[in-house]
Amino acid sequence: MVTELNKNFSKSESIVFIAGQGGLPKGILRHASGAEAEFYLFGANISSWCMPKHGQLLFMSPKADFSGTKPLRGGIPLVFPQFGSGKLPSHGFARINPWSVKSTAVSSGGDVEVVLALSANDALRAMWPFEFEAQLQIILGANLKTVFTVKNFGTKDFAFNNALHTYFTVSDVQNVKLHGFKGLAYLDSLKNRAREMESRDILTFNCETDRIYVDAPGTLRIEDTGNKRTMNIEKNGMNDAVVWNPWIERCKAIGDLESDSYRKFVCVESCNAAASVTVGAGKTFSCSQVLRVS
Ligand code: TA6
Repeated sequence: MVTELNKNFSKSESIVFIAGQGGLPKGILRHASGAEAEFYLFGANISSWCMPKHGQLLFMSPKADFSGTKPLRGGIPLVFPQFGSGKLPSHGFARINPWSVKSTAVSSGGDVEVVLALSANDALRAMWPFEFEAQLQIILGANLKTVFTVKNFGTKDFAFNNALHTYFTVSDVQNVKLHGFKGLAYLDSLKNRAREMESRDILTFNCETDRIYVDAPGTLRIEDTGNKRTMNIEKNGMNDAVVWNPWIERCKAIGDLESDSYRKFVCVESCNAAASVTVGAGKTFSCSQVLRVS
């Protein structure tokens, strides 16, 4: 499979495919600036993003399961068509299915791009009876841009949730300050999605936190005072943002996390989770996220 992928889609040193952990096919993107990103076709998971001055920016659990049967614990799991629990597998089927490579390119400006796709098939139709194609475009340049689109090829409208469930690596969760959330309503997933209001200028972590912030601003910021790093999340076409850290007890209960993993990541997830998106027959939905580190 890797041989075929390289034959059809590699681009000299900029884009290559290898057998990753568990033998799962993995793509490697290399930008002239020295930036690198990796993605697994399984779940279209961006599992690594490294920048020359900052090193690794995404958290991947050392205990992540690469058997190809469970979602990878870390990177940027792709949540679609369902957020959380419900009729479908938790967070939907997109992150637990193999995606195909649709195209690869190096732009005239030097950005390195790959488009991955997941289309309806009999197994997915049995769970979710719609004719769709989801695409994830990954663009590596001075920052990391992802564009998520859903095409409705059927004759029926359909509705879905989506999220980029990004695990950001941090120096220590105690050093993290989140900006942009003041005055927002949020649904507290620890209180049966009770609706509350956020009064804090800056969010910090001192307990399990699992919230869907509704109608969050287009730019959110993660400040990590421990490594003097700022991560800007610029989202478009995704109304909400989930903030999640499992903290001590929940972390211990999650089998593919180490007991101290809660200290090493925060999830800030651009998403449409509080409400679903409806795509009419023959129509296309598109949303994007740009991650910019300084
Ligand atoms: O996005 C936050 C959340 O919904 C949390 O409730 C927690 O369950 C997290 O996702 C991880 O979910 P997972 O199914 O990957 O264990």
